[in-house]
Amino acid sequence: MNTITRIAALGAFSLVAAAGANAGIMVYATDVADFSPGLRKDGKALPAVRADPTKALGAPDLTDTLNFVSLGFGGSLTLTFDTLFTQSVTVWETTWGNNPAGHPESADVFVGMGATHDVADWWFAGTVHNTADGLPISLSHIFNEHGVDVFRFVRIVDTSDPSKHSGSGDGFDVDGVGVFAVIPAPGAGAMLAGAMLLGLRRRRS
Ligand SMILES: [Ca+2]
Ligand SMILES: [Ca+2]
Repeated sequence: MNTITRIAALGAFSLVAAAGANAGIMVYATDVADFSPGLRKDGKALPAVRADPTKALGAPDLTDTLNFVSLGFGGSLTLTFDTLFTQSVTVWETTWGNNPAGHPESADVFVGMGATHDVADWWFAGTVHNTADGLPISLSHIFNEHGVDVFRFVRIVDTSDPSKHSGSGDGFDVDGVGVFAVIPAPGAGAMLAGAMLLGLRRRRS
């Protein structure tokens, strides 16, 4: 391998390392891997109409209807998608026509990778608040710190403060979750071949 080709090849590899996985279109959760609801503040179980985790699947309804699943205080919801994902996670809550600041709810969001949610490795992505709904959570810090940028699962764990709610308070409400599908990219081998061709052409010119 001559010097120019070697430099071009090194450039291709550093490009792969720096860019990570390529992101495609936004897709929405398709299956519930686990739902472990918490209780209401008054210690009662969630009413069935607010405890259907399938209401978090698909595109968010974004309407003031029972389009969501409540997590219950400390409860968690784990979702999967038709595809592996990268780049960011967006969680939509529901404001239910009220002022969210009057009933602040929050949740920690984790992303996981593994054959099943039971054996997956998990990384903290960020915290969502119903006072700032629908903001994408970048996953780039996980790639920067752990070198992982392709994921299979999203887990949302309620962190709402019960002291700020009445007895019927039931934690964070999830309407929908969106992620960016991983685009099948040319393998490093193909990029290396392209870089070598580039090097040869430069050498001939
Ligand atoms: Ca709630
Ligand atoms: Ca929904």
